Amino acid sequence: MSSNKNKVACPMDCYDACQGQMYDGNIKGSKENFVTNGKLCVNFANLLKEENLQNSLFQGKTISLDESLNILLDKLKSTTPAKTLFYTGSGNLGLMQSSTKKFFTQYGSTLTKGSLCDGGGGAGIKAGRQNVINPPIQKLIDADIIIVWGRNFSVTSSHMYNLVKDKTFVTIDPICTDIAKKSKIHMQNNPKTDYELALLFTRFAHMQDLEDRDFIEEFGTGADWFFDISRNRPVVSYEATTGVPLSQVNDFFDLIEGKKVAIMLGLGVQKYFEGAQIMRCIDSFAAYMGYHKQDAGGVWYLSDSAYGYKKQFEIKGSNKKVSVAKTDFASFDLVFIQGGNPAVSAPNSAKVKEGLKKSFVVYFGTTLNDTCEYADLIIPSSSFLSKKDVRLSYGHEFKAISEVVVPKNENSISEYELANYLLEKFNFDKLKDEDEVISYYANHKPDLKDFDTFEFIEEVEIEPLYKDKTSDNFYFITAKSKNSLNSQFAKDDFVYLHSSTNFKDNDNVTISSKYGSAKFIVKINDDIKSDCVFLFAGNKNANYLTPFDEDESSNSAMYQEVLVEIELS
Ligand SMILES: Nc1nc2c(c(=O)[nH]1)N[C@H]1C(S)=C(S)[C@@H](COP(=O)(O)OP(=O)(O)OC[C@H]3O[C@@H](n4cnc5c(=O)[nH]c(N)nc54)[C@H](O)[C@@H]3O)O[C@H]1N2
Ligand SMILES: Nc1nc2c(c(=O)[nH]1)N[C@H]1C(S)=C(S)[C@@H](COP(=O)(O)OP(=O)(O)OC[C@H]3O[C@@H](n4cnc5c(=O)[nH]c(N)nc54)[C@H](O)[C@@H]3O)O[C@H]1N2
Ligand code: SF4
Ligand SMILES: [Mo]
Repeated sequence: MSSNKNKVACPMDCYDACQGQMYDGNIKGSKENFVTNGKLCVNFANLLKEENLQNSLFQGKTISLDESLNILLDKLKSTTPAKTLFYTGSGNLGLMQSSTKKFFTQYGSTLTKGSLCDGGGGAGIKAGRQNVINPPIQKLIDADIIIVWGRNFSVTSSHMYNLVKDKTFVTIDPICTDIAKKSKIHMQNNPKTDYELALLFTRFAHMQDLEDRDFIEEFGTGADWFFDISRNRPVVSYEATTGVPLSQVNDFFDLIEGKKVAIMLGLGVQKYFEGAQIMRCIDSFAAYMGYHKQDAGGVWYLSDSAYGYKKQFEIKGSNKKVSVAKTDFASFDLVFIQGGNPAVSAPNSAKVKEGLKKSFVVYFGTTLNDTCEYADLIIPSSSFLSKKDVRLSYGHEFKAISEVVVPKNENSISEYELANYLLEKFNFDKLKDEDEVISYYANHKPDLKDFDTFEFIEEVEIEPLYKDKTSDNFYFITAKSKNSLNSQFAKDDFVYLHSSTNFKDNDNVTISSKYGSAKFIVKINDDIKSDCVFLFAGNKNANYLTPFDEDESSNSAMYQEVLVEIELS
């Protein structure tokens, strides 16, 4: 079947990494891919309907691809390399996206470090067990109970969810999500209290003799210290701070005792300054229970999908790196943005836009997005249907392959082609052969070596948000929507509030934080916790309110480290 060249990998930033196949001009989900299982989602359909950029643009005027490449080249030649910034988003997660980084590294651009996504949580898991690797999906299927913790499981990884939808669920989330409604227990905790819950659970586990002594003895270091942290406050005190009744914790332990437990962790727990510590507390609780090394169950997060692969475009460089969470675009003479939409997705839109205005911005992408408004030069990237690629998944172990199923728009250029073009013009070595790279990624089986030691978190220093919470301010929650993929296809710019806030549908409000303010129209929804403000990620104005700053340990964004006020406007 592969000789038909009909494979299409969904390129979007999503746990599921679906495999599609083109038949008679239609793309269907592949039945051979275990997770895709014959279905694609509404966002894939949206992607096929997208109006792709047809031409290059320079200061608003249509120009040819060659002209746009010449302008880029002239700019690169006349700018001090360190005064240029190479900035990539995650609009396409195919492995070929990183080909351009080879050029920009060699050229001497400033690069970014950290993440707008999973960085803090990843750092927390790494600190305990060296690598962020998910167990094989079969262990999820074999689990009895699935704890969905800070993850919108049935929405953000709908295919993985489909494999286990008949299991017993527990959800820990301030929002009454779809999966919370299907759960036996929903702990609607206060935002940024998940480490306290993890410590409380650890205390309960100890009281009920449920810890896995064999695991702790064989793999654990620092378990006693970790347990001590959980002991240094009265059990009842947790109820008020976390918002979770102890009776619910009792029910939870009745449910999980003796069961094979899987924990599906998501971004929600770690969008804070101490996101890494919070995650490490949860992972330490899981280790205390021995969940990591059972024949079924385990802990899933956004894994390091490239773990065990050799980077095919890697080049060593001593490039300067700036934190992606607080990129000062204004400090660069030339900004090259590929596959991202920082004008909407990056923290603090006011700062981002102000910076973009002051620099020469090159946008290399597939669509005319919000960031293009600030771009001097726009170069169309070829559609995913016209590029060879391989997709790894951060949710599970299955890969998806992309072949060229539609001839490319001749006015567009792929990442691989652009990289080679620039490398050649600067007399740098060209990239490895495209087919060789693809075949390496498609055929290599990474050795996912499990950890030998688990280092429990031994000290916790976290400033809770509830300390500064008053009856006049709100927690600020942003999470993914079923009908959009980050800022792609996003049309919902409402703010969602609980009815007890006394606001009404269609009220015009101004929401402000110490970082900025913006106007929104209210929708009342009682799935939202009464002291929370909820917006979908991709809301055009959400990031006017978020901190232009990084977390404590991974140069990553911390979108929820903020309290907000609401006023009728
Ligand atoms: N349909 C769709 N799917 C997607 C995406 C999309 O935009 N749309 N985006 C993709 C990307 S880039 C990513 S990174 C993943 C992310 O997918 P998820 O890991 O599911 O992340 P989020 O949707 O950001 O947030 C998850 C949940 O955390 C909850 N939450 C917020 N704060 C807290 C807290 O303090 N504690 C707890 N316990 N919960 C909290 C939110 O209410 C939300 O339900 O999804 C991917 N999949
Ligand atoms: N407040 C708040 N902000 C958030 C989040 C949140 O939960 N709350 N979530 C964060 C997370 S998890 C993430 S991952 C980021 C995502 O933020 P970004 O990485 O900026 O992703 P998008 O905003 O979806 O923009 C992706 C762009 O990629 C372009 N694109 C698509 N395909 C291709 C291609 O093949 N080639 C090229 N060159 N371009 C392409 C599209 O034009 C699209 O506009 O947002 C973060 N921002
Ligand atoms: S579920 Fe995710 S990977 Fe699958 S088709 Fe939809 S966006 Fe793509
Ligand atoms: Mo993400």
